[in-house]
Amino acid sequence: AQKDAWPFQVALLTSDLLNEDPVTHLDAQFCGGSLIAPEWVLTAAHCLFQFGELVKPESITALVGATHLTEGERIEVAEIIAHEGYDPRAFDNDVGLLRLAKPATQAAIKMTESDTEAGAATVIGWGKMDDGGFPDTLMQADVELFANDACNAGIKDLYRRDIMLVLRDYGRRMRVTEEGIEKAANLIAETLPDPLTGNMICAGVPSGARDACNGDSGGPLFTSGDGGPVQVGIVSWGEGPLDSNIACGHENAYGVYTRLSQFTDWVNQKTGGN
Ligand code: 4AZ
Repeated sequence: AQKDAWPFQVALLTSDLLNEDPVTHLDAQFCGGSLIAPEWVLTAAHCLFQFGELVKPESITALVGATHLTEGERIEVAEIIAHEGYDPRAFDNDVGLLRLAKPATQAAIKMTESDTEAGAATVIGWGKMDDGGFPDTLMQADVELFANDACNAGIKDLYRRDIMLVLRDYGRRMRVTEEGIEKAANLIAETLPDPLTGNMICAGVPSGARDACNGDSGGPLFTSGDGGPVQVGIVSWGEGPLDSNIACGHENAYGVYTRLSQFTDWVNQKTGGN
């Protein structure tokens, strides 16, 4: 991303100094977030839990006004709120809020007022790159929104291919033909439920060349119109094949985001309309 292009972007840092590189002070970034009001940061609920428990406000510091992670201002967190319906198994209702101990001066991002299912969007963050490393400077990926049907189909196809990998292993010993394996995998895959709920929205590119990844979670997915950026999603989850250890950037397996239009009432309620 260009320096200072997205002033609403927040880095969530662990306050636990044991996790921080003593020289660069950079290793503490674990999630993203967005300023939606001077005192409120929107993020993913899954960024706020550790060992199944909501973390304490003292354990997170918000870094505002940074493009490079050595810049910006660190603000303490006064309150942590996760969605009551957050389901860590299905990643449903993956939304949360941080109330800052003092207001940030950076411009906030607008939350969407309607539902969107197509068009151009942008995701930003300090998450994992394709070489497996983590950047010190904010990265930006220009992506496209996809309907849930297309996204469900892509992720289910990935599961179908995973099932084939497993069956092929048995098939060798049981002398099952490749055709038989494929038939069995298709039958099993057809019984799988849709991985996406209506509280999710997908974005990416068909080739997988641009995507969010680990560490980008909680950060914003936004469209850009005449009135400036409008947030439509929160980086939430993604899938990769069984034989890959990376759940990002795979062909036809788009990144999955929290569908913000489903949560504007919840956010307004929790922030008192702020
Ligand atoms: C993660 O683990 C994660 N491809 C975030 C986003 C995506 C995948 C994984 C999207 O935080």
